[in-house]
Amino acid sequence: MGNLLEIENIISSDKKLNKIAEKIISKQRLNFEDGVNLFETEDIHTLGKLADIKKREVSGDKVFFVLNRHVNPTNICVLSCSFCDFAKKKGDDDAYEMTVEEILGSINDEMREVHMVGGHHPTWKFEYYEEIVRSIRGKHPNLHIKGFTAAEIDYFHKRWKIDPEESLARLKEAGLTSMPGGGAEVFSPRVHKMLLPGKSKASRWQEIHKIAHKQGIKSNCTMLYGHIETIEERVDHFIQLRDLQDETNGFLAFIPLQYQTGTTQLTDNPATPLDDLKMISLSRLMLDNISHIKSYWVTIGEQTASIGLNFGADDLDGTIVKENIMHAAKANSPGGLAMEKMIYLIKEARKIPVERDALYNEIKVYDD
Ligand code: V47
Repeated sequence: MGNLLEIENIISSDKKLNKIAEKIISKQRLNFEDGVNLFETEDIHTLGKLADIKKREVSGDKVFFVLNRHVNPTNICVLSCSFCDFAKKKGDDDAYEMTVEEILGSINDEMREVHMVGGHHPTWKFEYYEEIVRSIRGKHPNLHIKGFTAAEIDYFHKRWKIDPEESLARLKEAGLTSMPGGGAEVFSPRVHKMLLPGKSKASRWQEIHKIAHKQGIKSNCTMLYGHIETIEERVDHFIQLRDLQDETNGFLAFIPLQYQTGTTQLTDNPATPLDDLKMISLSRLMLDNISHIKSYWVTIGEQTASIGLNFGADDLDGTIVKENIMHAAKANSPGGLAMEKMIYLIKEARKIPVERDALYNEIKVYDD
């Protein structure tokens, strides 16, 4: 096996990393201990190289992006998650509620995907959400609608007694095509208890994604990192997602979400670019059954996101137009990116930009 590592030119001075590299090259699955050791390595170059090898097995030199828009119909939320600056209470100066017309007015035919998530509104009926989805579908028959986190779907049950089987079937019938990965945060019960009073448990997030997958609704998954979670809790989160994907094969992409300190200030040590690159690499190496890993420019910035494309990520997410959740927490990135900028960031990483739709169907390859 030593020879194989030599051929691939991936001999590291970190002995533990060499052992893991052997497993990766011979396509063995990594375990919990491997994950912890990968987080602890100081050899970021070899780690990135290994992740890039795995990325190339899935998507070659291609990196995907989507022309999309984020729509957050309301920021009014009954919850008070301690990491969130987006949620407001009814009556707050900056609380807002969008009408169907306002939502429709923010979408145009050039977009391929609308990404829609919002606060857990105290009084909006489930039927209003159905109406939003149906109206978007009516006006834009070819647009993918990726909407509603598992936390929102659970809230429809808690608030209106509509169980996830029914709400997802009704939303699908109205035009929903896929679900975003938000609301997972970190599965650790310790973290959940400290950060998310009242939010559904990790097991419920997983159950709802299982139901969606059973109904043919593909979804994404996430981890919110860089706050109070431990390395072990991150690795455990990866393994739980991987187990679920073994069962359903319904996840399209994983998005590592760097916690933005904003005014919530859960940590004095926010994630550094090095942490971000490690998270992207680990995502690729631990989640061996999830095809796409995003380098999410909104939370880690354009430069690190571009570098992340050589550390295992194969997706730069989308143009977004106006991001609200991370920017409520004072994210440094722009609110949206022009398509030309996305193509530039991908080419800078020496990869081939590919415009995709929400389900990773290729629309245009920019290989000139
Ligand atoms: O679940 C809230 C996070 C998520 C903060 O599926 C924060 O394609 C950082 O899930 N700092 C929603 N994060 C966003 C999300 C997402 C984003 C992009 C693409 C996709 C996808 C999904 O935002 C929440 C929570 O984890 N969040 N506050 C904060 N201060």
